Amino acid sequence: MLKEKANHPDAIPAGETPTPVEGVHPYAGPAGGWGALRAVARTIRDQMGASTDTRALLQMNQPEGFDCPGCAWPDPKHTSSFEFCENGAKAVTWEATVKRVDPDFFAQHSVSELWEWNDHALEDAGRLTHPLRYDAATDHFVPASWEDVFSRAGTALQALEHADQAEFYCSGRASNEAAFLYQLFAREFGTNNFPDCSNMCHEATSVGLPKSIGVGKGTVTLEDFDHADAIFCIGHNPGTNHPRMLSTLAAASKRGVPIIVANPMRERGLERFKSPQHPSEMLLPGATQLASAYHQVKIGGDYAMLSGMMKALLEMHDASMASGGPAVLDLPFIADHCTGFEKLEAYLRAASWDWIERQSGLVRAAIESMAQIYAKAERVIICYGMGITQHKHGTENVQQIANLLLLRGNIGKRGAGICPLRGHSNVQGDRTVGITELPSDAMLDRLDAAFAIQSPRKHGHNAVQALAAMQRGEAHALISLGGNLAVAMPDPDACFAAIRKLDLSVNIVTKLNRTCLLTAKETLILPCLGRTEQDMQAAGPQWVTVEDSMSMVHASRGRLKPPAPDLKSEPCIVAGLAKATLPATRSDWDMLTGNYDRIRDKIEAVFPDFRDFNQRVRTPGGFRLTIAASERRWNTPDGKAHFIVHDVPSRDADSLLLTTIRSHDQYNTTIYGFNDRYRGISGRRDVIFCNQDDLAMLDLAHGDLVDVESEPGRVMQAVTAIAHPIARGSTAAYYPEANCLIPLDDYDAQSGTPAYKSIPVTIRRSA
Ligand SMILES: Nc1nc2c(c(=O)[nH]1)N[C@H]1C(S)=C(S)[C@@H](COP(=O)(O)OP(=O)(O)OC[C@H]3O[C@@H](n4cnc5c(=O)[nH]c(N)nc54)[C@H](O)[C@@H]3O)O[C@H]1N2
Ligand SMILES: Nc1nc2c(c(=O)[nH]1)N[C@H]1C(S)=C(S)[C@@H](COP(=O)(O)OP(=O)(O)OC[C@H]3O[C@@H](n4cnc5c(=O)[nH]c(N)nc54)[C@H](O)[C@@H]3O)O[C@H]1N2
Ligand SMILES: [Mo]
Repeated sequence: MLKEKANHPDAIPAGETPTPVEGVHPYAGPAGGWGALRAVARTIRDQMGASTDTRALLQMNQPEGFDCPGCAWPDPKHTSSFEFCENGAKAVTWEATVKRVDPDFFAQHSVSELWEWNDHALEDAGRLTHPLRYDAATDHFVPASWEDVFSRAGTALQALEHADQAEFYCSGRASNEAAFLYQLFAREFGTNNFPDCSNMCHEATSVGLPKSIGVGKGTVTLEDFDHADAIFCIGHNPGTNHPRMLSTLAAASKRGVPIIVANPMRERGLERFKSPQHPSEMLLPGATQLASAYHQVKIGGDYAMLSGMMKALLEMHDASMASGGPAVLDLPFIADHCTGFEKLEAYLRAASWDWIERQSGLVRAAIESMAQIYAKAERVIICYGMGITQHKHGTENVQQIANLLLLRGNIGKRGAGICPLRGHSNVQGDRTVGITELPSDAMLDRLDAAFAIQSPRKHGHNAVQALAAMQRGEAHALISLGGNLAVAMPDPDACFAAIRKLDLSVNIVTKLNRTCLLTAKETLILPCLGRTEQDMQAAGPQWVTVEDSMSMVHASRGRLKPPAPDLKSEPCIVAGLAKATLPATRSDWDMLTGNYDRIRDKIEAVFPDFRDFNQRVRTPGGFRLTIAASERRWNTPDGKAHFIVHDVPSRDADSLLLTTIRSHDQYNTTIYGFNDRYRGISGRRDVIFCNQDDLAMLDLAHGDLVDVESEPGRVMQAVTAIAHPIARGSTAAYYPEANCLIPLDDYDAQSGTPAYKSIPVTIRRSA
């Protein structure tokens, strides 16, 4: 049992290591710096060898270049001379690798053999070069013609009793053009089953924010960061997952803007930064300090922490009003724009500081100091990531952030707003152009009119529902436009078994991954071009469009030579599947894929926000989609912004929760390497980060081998416990290794987002 103790922000010693443990060496440097440059040099050497074509790196995020496939952080006007970061460079070099998995590779290695390879080795094998089908007789993938793979997929899809037996997964790298054609294909086929990576990621944002502010996206632009008076960073790790944000944070810090962090782990990328892009900074000692205050909230303690900040604001407001001072709350904004204030106020007045302290793990004074900084700032931006969304109450967390912002009118004015850090580079765009299991009738009406089809009105499956349908034997086919669904989802055993039962599994991917190896009756691998590569079609070279975290839509032009002559673009693969599946299709797929301008014209026809799409996207930097809430227009049923209150159940104060995190050397399920530089880990991933006092309480020591159990039978065995600066009652392990601890039915009831970040666990010494 763990004894409850609220911890002061600075109560945890940074990186104390009592005994040496292999591969664990606290990292003293800043984020970025020489370490980042060395890592880039290493990955270029490993992936691109002697024939290094670093032109790719120089075209990244250029007006005439391609959008970095790494993350969804926007580029300054998309016209900067050189916008590039270590992890963007890894994403690009891993795509531009000189390694190949060709038919010889598959002749050499059976699927059973490849299954034993780790996730790093599978993707490190290189780029896929040929369409493949699984031959069960020999247990090998064998090359096949495009015609053959399309026709096999089409035959299997046509053989289904009804279209809802197929699941159309979409990962977030797909371009707007590819995703739009994909949803057209599935809807013309007859289903809205669109499990997508958003379901595992920012679904709590997509579901929570429309109810609060009328739009499921962020309200800020990059320029807003230049005008903010305070920035809060809650539950995200920019040094690793959106490193270009560090330049923005560093600029704010240099202006004297307080940056307040709430994160159970001390993340170097939130503490200090040395920009590898500024030679002057690189040559000088020191680095830019980022966080002005760092609060190590307990895992899952954000709801209580945010409640505490709002309670403190109310108390400050009361005190100021009583002494004839100014209002702390933005009363005119609340009166003119919002509903639900009284309910929120009653909830906050009833919440006890004792409950807030115990649930958040932060002392009242720390929370009050956050509230004071919030109240003093005229313009506040709150940024958040998976530390907020991937919880059983992720949607409530998101709405609590909106509540806090609304209290002082911090939405819809310059320098203020809500900033969800999106994941994949085009995950937001994929949603915008129709990848959703919950389409509106209005959108479907416009789609039907644009293509003379009748799309189904019945809502479809999200990711958890799709896997559950496969598990129950109700879904028989899985098409994946990118991604590695089986590894990304909770409960790998259940997911692996579910996919192996299918009649058809189609993987449209650049690289081999574990999901491709889950063989169904018919298993196909359709290798596609990457974002960085030339895409030649009937009308000449084509380019695609993407939407970043801040709703900027812009062009992405691949310039590199494709890794093999036989690859097709994602739009062309989708079109090939559609033609083979829908012999009576009403859409002219060849016309659409011959010139992507025509796909964009159709996107414009279905989504009015894309007016003059082809023209506007040709201006450098592209254009911003309309976000009504940024202009204080609230697209809610009553036209108001809503304070929304929930009674989130209390966490058992004695329990230990596990959160799952990304290392610095991975892109989701793609493991680039085994180092996690900023957390001081090298050459391994089999660790669990623990608070020193928690370890002592469990009679364990730094370096002990432990088993981690979430419920009877769900055990992650023999991992090394590491004493780390992490909040009390909180532990962390790497994703996807820890996914075995999460049952498939442990998710946020409102959004369906798996509770990847609050897994109740017990830890014991390994036998
Ligand atoms: N290089 C690289 N870039 C990426 C990715 C990648 O894997 N590699 N993935 C992309 C994708 S798809 C996504 S969604 C984003 C993910 O970007 P992030 O949201 O930054 O992702 P995580 O690694 O899951 O980190 C979550 C952070 O939340 C903290 N945290 C965990 N639990 C809690 C909690 O209960 N409360 C609070 N306040 N904090 C908590 C963790 O300590 C960690 O710092 O990054 C994108 N960019
Ligand atoms: N425990 C735990 N689980 C998690 C998370 C967590 O924080 N903790 N995070 C969740 C989140 S936020 C997400 S977004 C999901 C990620 O889930 P996914 O999006 O399914 O996974 P990725 O690892 O990003 O997908 C990698 C694969 O995409 C393919 N690929 C790469 N580039 C391209 C391309 O340009 N086109 C195509 N067609 N394919 C390409 C490659 O073959 C590669 O193997 O995982 C989720 N799972
Ligand atoms: Mo994500």
